[in-house]
Amino acid sequence: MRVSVVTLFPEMFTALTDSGITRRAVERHLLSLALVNPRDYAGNKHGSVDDKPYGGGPGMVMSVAPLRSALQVARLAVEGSGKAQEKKPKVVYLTPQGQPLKQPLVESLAKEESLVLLCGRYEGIDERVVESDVDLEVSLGDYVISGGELAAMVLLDAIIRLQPGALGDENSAGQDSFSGRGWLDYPHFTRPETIDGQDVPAVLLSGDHAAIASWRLEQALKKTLLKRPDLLEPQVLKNSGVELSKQEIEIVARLQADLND
Ligand code: 9WO
Repeated sequence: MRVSVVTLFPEMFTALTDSGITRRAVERHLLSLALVNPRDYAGNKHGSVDDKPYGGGPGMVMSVAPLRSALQVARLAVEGSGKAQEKKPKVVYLTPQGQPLKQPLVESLAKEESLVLLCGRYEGIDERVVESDVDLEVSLGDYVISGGELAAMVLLDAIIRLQPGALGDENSAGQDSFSGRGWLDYPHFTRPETIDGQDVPAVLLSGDHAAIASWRLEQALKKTLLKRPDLLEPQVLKNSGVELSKQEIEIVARLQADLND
């Protein structure tokens, strides 16, 4: 996959390229990352990329011209060599005004052959760029941070770990919360068996794989019911196309009865 990021702070992306799974994926060319700085395309002599907001008010707004030039370079950078029936890269703007990021949107973006991520700073970007140059606005949640970069890195990390071969174990991406059935994760334990008077649940030492699978499902449903009951609302399940299995229905009914005790 080929990704370009338009950002005034390209050095921030070393957080992705210098460590861990994301570093390995870039080294193995599972993902190419081009960083394009609008500062380099500020046509005026002072190299300014922002200006005062029309209508007044605090702060500054990122200007159209340097952003358009940077976006053009960013699109070219993710163009393949084939050029034939190539899809145009989606331009994604990270903003609190965007569509909330959920695992299904990550999965769909991870399938694109190329993407351009646009990071805003200051009070935001000139709305004409949003109108004419942006295909999709994405939000991580209802809070404001100093710029789109950290949000773009979160989105990129989520995308990278879904690239084939990015995780050592081909299966692990399908095992965690949200990739599978959408329940929260079950609890994990490792050695030693006992520490500070705390024991590993006996079932995990039993070697009974069916019993372990049932226990994990029950723990996942229990945690979901306690911490994120919204994920088990009938309307939410229906919207995400999830149907509870017989075993899940029985476990949820029992847990709900337990909660009422
Ligand atoms: C800052 C500000 C200051 C005074 C008055 C109004 C203001 N609005 C903003 C603002 O929204 N700044 C944004 C900073 C502009 C776009 C990039 N920035 C950003 C992206 N902050 N938070 C995000 C973000 C992105 C994705 N998911 C969650 C948050």
